[in-house]
Parts: sequence; structure tokens; C-alpha cells
Amino acid sequence: MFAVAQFASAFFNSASSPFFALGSAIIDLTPPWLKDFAIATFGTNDKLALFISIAVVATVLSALIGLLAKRSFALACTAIIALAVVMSSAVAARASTSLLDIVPTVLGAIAGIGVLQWLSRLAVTTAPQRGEDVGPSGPSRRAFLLASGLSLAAAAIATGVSTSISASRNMADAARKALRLPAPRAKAKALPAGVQVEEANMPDFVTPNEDFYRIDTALSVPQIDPGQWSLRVHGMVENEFTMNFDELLNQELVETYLTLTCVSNPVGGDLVGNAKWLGYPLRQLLERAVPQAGADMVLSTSHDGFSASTPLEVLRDDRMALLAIGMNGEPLPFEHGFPVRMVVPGLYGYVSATKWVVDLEVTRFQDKVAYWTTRGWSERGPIKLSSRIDTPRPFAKVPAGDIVLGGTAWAQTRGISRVQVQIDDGPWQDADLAAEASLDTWRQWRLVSKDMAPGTHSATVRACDAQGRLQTSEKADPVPNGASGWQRLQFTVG
Ligand SMILES: Nc1nc2c(c(=O)[nH]1)N[C@H]1C(S)=C(S)[C@@H](COP(=O)(O)O)O[C@H]1N2
Ligand SMILES: [Mo]
Repeated sequence: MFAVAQFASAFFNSASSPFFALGSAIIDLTPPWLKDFAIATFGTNDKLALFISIAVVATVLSALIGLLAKRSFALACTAIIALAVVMSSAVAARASTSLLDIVPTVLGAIAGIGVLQWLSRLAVTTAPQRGEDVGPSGPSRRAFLLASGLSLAAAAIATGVSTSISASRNMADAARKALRLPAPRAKAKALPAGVQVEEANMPDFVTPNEDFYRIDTALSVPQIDPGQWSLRVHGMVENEFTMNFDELLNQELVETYLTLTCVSNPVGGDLVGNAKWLGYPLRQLLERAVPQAGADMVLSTSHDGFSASTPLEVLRDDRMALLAIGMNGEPLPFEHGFPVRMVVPGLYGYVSATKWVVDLEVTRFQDKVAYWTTRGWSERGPIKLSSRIDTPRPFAKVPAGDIVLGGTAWAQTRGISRVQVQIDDGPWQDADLAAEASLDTWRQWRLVSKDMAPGTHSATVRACDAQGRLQTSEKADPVPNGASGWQRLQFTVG
């Protein structure tokens, strides 16, 4: 019961753990003399001692409940429920918990009753009939003892595993909160006035962290304590080395605005976001490693086994490819790669933006294959020139008169020089471009369509990059290297 509750709590708020809650309640309720005694006797192991005591008490209580069940199964269930109520109140009494946090304890109680029922059944079939001569080591008695032992062992293992999951999560969380980001050597160039088109439905030019799209293969978000983090740099290099988090903080960091894009983004989709990143240029990291002739790729691998293949030359040219630790002025959120991730201008995330990165291997495309490439996606993924209509929304109803259209376009590392909109089958009209922050960021646009007649209309958008190349009208699915085609949507005026 305790084990299931503890195990389940690993997936909730750490304060939902009945062990931690009970432990904290006991600490709060302990008279000072006992506290002093505990600290004097167990030293800094006092918390360990407390948890071991709770585990011992839990085992004894389980045994007592087991004995009780021999008399009355209902009475034993009542005892379990009473215990669950005590544990739930310990959880609920703590600050920073919500009603949801007693779920683990309730699950624990249900599991406790289940195990009890299983064991009682075994015990019933075991009980020797009067007059029968069943030795103390009869087969079913052995089964009962085995089952009890198994339950206890399973409980102990589940408790151990889940307590260590919760503990590492707490450590990582505390470390993230305590982290003060160092000042960059070069601050990001201030955003020019007018990067934002002020219209309803337009995205913020800088995407707030909590609104930033999230794409990864992680079932549960890795919680890495930066004190435990290190990055191994190896492979076809003259100098292999390992860098820990403190060393990374001591490098000369830079700050840059950069728009990330997912290769899975459909035409008109929103798997794209723009943030200010703080990090260490990968170019400098590679200068220290000194890649060998013949190498053409860096395989970056995450703590959870994802990998990305990035062309070596992209990481050595003058674009701002970073080993990032900061996002919009705060440490990376856990979902976005805390403590360290990569961001590379101009490449889709699946071939460049490894979150929770722990390993960089300088190698060759012909020798190593990255995670998504083995699943049918291209080994290289430069971002395609794209444009999007953000307002009006598809199938929106807008009042008759002058209609404001607005949207976003991006061609990271190249920049946007022109956006054009076609209403129905009319001529292509040049939209007004918002100010450009950099070639690596998206650019907003706006167009007023005068005096639109009531009825259903369509709008189509296309863009040109700074070299004047027109976005292709050729439709392509996201697989294998990104969607293409012009976005066309319908809306109703009237
Ligand atoms: N460890 C890890 N990093 C990853 C991924 C992943 O699945 N695992 N997905 C990549 C993909 S496909 C994209 S588009 C970006 C998304 O980054 P974000 O979630 O911070 O927006 O992360 C990249 N980095
Ligand atoms: Mo992606």
C-alpha cells in the first residue's frame, strides 16, 4: 500500500508523496528533545533514519493488518482506509499540495486491499482442516509465505525506485530555481521598434516560454541535476574532452534571438516559436576539440537517447549555433531541455536542437545515423522558406468593410524580403513588412484589403527570401524533410 502510494506519487507533485508528507508531519510534530536526539544520533542521516523508521512501522502495520484480516476481512479493510485517511491528511496538510495530490494515497489503499485479499485467499486455502495432518511446510503454506515475501519485496523495490526518482526530481528543481544565469559577453541586439504587428490573433514576436511549442520523444520530461550534468565531446577530434556545468557557465556566453521550427509543421501550422537564447557558441567548442579532416557531421545525443545529425560546417560557420542554457532570460524550462540544449539557426529541430544534450560526437554521415533518419526522415533538414496567415483565422466571420490580414514568414539565416497576398483570384499584393530583428528570426506582415464585399473569400500567402527567391508553390508533406506549398484559407465577410 505504502509502496504503491509512493510509486504513484513519483508522477505527481513531489509533495504528494505520503512518505515525504508523513515524514514532514512527523518532523513538524516531533518534540524538540526527540529532534535533538535524532540529529545527535543519526547526524545528517537523520532523514534517512526517519524514512527507515517509517518503512519499519509500515511493515509492522501491514503485518498487524494481516493478522486482523484473519479475524475479519472487513475490519482489516477499515484499518487500511483509516490509515489512508491519516496519510491523506498528512499530504493535504502540507502547503503546496492540491486535492489531486491525495490520488497516490488512494491508489495505495486500493492496492493494499487488493494484496490483502490475494493473501487472505491463499491463507484460507492454506489453513489446515481439523484432523488433517498438514506439516508446517505444506505446499500451500509455502505458497502463502512466498506470496507475502514477494509482496514485501515488491513493496520495498517500488518504494526505493520511486523515492530516488522523486529525489532526483527535487534536486533538479531546486538547482534550476537556485541558478543565476551569468551575464552574456555580448547582449542580444535590442529588438527594433515595430517587430510586432498589433492585431488580434497575431503571435507575440517573442514567444513566452509557457506558450513555446514542445516536440520530443520523452514520455516523462528528464529532470537532470546540473551538478550531475556533463557533456562529452569526442570522435574525430584531436582533443576529446568533457565539460561540466560549472565550466560551461564560466565560458563567454552570448545571447541571440532565434526562431525554431519543427520539420513536422504543416503549411499554416504553429510548430514554430521565437525566443532569446543564452549560450556558448558551438563554433568555439569545436575549435577547442579540433575536428579531424574527413569529419562532416556532429551527432548530438540527449540524456534520454534521442540523437540528431548536424552538418559540421554549419556548426563552424559564422551563424550563432549555441549550446544554450537560457531561454528568454531564465534557465531553460525542463520541457525545453534543462540544463543544456542545442539551437542552430536555419535547421529544423530534429537535426539540430537536441534538448538535455549530453554527448557530441564528431563523425561522418556515412558512419552514423540519427534518431529520425532511421525512421524515414532526411539526414539533413534545412528549414524551408515559409509564410503563414495568422489573421483572420480559417473560416472566421469578419465584419464587412476593410479587412486586416496579418501573419508571419521565416527563412532563418537568409531573411524575408517580401510577402505577397492574393485575395480570391485577384492580383498578388505586397504586404507591409514589420521591422526585421535579424535574419535568424521570423518576420511579421500586414495587409489591409479594402471594402470587401459580403460572402466567402479566400486568401493565399507567399514570401521571398532576402535573395529574392520565391517560396515554392509545390505541395509537400512534412515527411521526409518539411512541408511546402502556399497556405490558402477561407473566411466569410458579412
Ligand atoms: N532530447 C530530445 N531533443 C529534441 C527532440 C527530442 O525528441 N528529444 N525533438 C527535437 C525536435 S523534432 C524539435 S522540433 C525541437 C523542439 O524543441 P522545443 O520542444 O523546445 O520546441 O527539439 C528537438 N530536440
Ligand atoms: Mo521537430
